[in-house]
Amino acid sequence: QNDPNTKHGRTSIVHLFEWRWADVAAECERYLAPNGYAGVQISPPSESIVLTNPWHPWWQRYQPISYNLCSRSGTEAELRDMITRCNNVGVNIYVDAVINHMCGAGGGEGNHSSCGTYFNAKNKDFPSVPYSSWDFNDFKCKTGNGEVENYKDIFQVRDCRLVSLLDLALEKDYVREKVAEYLNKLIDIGVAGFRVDACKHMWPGDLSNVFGRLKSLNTTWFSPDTKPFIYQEVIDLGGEAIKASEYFELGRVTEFKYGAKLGKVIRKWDGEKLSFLKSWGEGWGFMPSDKAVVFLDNHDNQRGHGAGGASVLTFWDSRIRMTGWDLPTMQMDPLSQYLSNKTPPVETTGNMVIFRNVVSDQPLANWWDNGNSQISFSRGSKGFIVINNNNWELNETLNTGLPGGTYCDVISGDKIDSSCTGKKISVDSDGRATFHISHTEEDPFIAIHAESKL
Ligand code: QV4
Ligand code: CA
Repeated sequence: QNDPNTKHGRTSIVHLFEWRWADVAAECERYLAPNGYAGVQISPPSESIVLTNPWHPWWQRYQPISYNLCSRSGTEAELRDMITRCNNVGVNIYVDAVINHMCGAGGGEGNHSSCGTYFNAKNKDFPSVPYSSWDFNDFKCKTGNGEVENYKDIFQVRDCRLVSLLDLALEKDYVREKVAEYLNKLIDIGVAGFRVDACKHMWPGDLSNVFGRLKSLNTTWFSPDTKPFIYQEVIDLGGEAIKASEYFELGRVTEFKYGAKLGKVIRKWDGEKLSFLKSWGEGWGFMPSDKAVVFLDNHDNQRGHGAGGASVLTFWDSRIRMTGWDLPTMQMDPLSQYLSNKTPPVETTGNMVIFRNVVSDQPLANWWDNGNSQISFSRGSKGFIVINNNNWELNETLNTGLPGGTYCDVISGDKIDSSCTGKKISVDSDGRATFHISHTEEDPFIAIHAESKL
């Protein structure tokens, strides 16, 4: 279903890719709850294959061996503890659910899995679920090598193997029930919903059946009869046979066009300018707002595995994106190696997460632009932002829509008690204020809001 079940008027979620459960729990308490984050998308908690060539790559987590809840991020006990602690501070957990397939066909035989469970990929034998060769789609797939070869053929995309991953027969009642059992166990533990992986590769009818088997959320933290939030990964940039809209009635869908397009505007490619954002929204060709989950980039984009193209902004573009981690290396399971001996880096985006919560019920107002890439706008009378993406200074007196007073700019600093560690902006009784933003600043924007008033 479409409602993310967030609490306390919170509106943003963060993907803590490959974080260990113990670190996620601490992050919920230490940083996410105090900074108004609504939830966390966690990496797949199901038992996965363990690969050695290359060594323990991040993508092994997308090759399930069983639905046992022990993964590189931790044990089932650690997962339960994390979900409890995050829920207790009002931060929801959304699970990345890999249900289209098991491991790759070339995954071998043995106990090289995250809990040491035996499997045999060649015989399609996963005794810990259990699944056997009857539970896979190979008899339905019509391509020569059994893989998806042509994304214009909807039967291939759904019934053949995505990059050799053994494709589950979700038309079978037995498979549907095993998948639903897995998801229901997580619901009982307290998760708020699921990011469902690779939905393009599953028939909407099969998904509808599986989702129809899901329980209501755990009433320790959610009201009775609350359904899990469902957001489906379907990469639809246009030009393929399968459309995101086929999945709208089942839940929300990931909107990959959003980050791709915004990246172009901010990079000023194809003659794009920030001033064009005045009309930003569904009119730009995006799916309906109440069906979409939007984001700038995801784990695939950051690692060159995903759709969206070169325009998508990642942490590599820190100046223009203003968020993301300083990852040491990209290829080999970077975060878990890094985090295994370090405390997670603190992100600096929390202030804008709070901004979004403060203004969430307010309309776009007070738009100004210089006809180029300097813009400003308010969200009603609760928040105001100015951005300078041109190669010259911004010096303007602008209508903020805010009540008069002195405000703390939450980009250059923080409001701490009644003082401000960054720029102070004084808004006069008519709501006007003067802004200076040099094009050479690290973060060439200013944001003030009702709760940053001094
Ligand atoms: C390769 C070849 C195959 C060959 C096989 C032989 O591509 O043709 O048959 O070797 O062994 C990894 C490797 C991939 C390898 C495969 C099987 O990268 O080269 O096949 O394993 O061994 C992640 C990674 C994938 C990875 C996969 C499983 O991105 O590279 O594959 O995990 O470990 C489409 C889909 C979309 C998908 C996107 C990446 O429509 O749904 O591709 N996105 C999601 C996730 C993504 C994840 C998967 C789906 C699969 O966001 O992270 O793939 O669960 O657009
Ligand atoms: Ca499939």
